[in-house]
Amino acid sequence: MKYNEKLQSRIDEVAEVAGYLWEKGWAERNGGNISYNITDVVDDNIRALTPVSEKFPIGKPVPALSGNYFLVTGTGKRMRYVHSSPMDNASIIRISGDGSYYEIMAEKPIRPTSELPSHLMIHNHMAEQGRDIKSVIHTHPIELVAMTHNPAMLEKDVLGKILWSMIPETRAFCPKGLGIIPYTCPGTVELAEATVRELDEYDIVMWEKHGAVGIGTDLIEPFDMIDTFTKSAKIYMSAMAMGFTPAGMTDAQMDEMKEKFNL
Ligand code: 2HA
Ligand code: ZN
Repeated sequence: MKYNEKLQSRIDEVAEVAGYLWEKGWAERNGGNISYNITDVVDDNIRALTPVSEKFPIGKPVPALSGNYFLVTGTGKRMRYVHSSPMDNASIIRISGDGSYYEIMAEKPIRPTSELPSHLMIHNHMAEQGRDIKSVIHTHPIELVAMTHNPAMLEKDVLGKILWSMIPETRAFCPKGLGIIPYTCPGTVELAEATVRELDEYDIVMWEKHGAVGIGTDLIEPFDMIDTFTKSAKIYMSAMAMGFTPAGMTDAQMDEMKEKFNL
């Protein structure tokens, strides 16, 4: 199918980021998923399409997404193939007028990710808040997930503060920090509800022993934040591997940053 330039560039962005996820080793098998609100770039050609699927009920209705279109990676699909052939591994869905069901509109009847409840509830919540959030990304960054296996790092703001203190950039580019959600079964509404709450407070949220979730006005922005936190995690681990606990920037050094960059 031929898409207009703006829609094609969203598809290209998903393919680009999917490639990074695979290269970084964050996307074993079908690990991770992406959704992108494309309502603002959908044209009459897309609006004229007839659905290629039945109507699928949405567990918890999303009325703020009435009539919205999303590009969503498919359940069981691999990021390395989302990269090489995006529309064979993702589909365009449309939310019904009352937000209670979705239909697949293009190109193939590829069922969306198992984490669709989280994706849609996040988009719905951000739309209600009037925030310009278009993308949701979930991935399995090795070092960050490893750190959530340490109970001491699951206490509020402990891990986020350690990561902030590893390198000034992390505080500068992830100013709201890292939230933690205690282990919850993947794909559930409970996990989605907890994620929505944490994303009001933090830039990126970690699902304990599972992965990261980020949101943004585009897809590059949350990818970069997860990448930046991961950089900090690697610095922490490198220091530990050399036999010492890294000192970290002092509170005074971090406060200076906060002031200087207006964080
Ligand atoms: O897409 O990562 O959390 C597979 C997953 C589920
Ligand atoms: Zn996952």
